[in-house]
Amino acid sequence: MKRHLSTAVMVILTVAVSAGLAVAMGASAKMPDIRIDDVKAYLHPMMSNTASVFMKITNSGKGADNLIGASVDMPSAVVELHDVKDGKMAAIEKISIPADEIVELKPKSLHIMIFKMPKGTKAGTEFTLKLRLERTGEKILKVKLTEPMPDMPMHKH
Ligand SMILES: [Cu+2]
Repeated sequence: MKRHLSTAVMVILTVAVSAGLAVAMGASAKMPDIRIDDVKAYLHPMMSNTASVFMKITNSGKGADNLIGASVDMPSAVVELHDVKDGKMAAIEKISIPADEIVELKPKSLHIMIFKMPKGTKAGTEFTLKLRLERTGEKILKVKLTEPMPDMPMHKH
């Protein structure tokens, strides 16, 4: 009787552990795994209190994600996601980050734009950039503004 009971307990435990593993594996198999590198923020060469932010977004997970917004800890600042179409910047709703891919935010391509930064903002100014990802949630980055890129393309907004 005692032996039977412990066998039954073992069976229940095994089933529970397997079920737990299956759930965990199933979930992680489809989740994004986002890492942010090489964040650079350049002051705009023409527009005052404006900056362009570039970075490398690596998704080493098996699930896709979307960058759906960004904000900064500067009063009055407006942050937009941008793409470049036919040589002109345009605000976009989201930047898709497919599974197992690296998405680069770079000049003449996808980037984040910050407008209306407080007066007196200059090279060396530090701020916090908060990225909002649909599935991953928030990514908080410390960013330091640098002088405009020498070869920054001049776009009309
Ligand atoms: Cu832009």
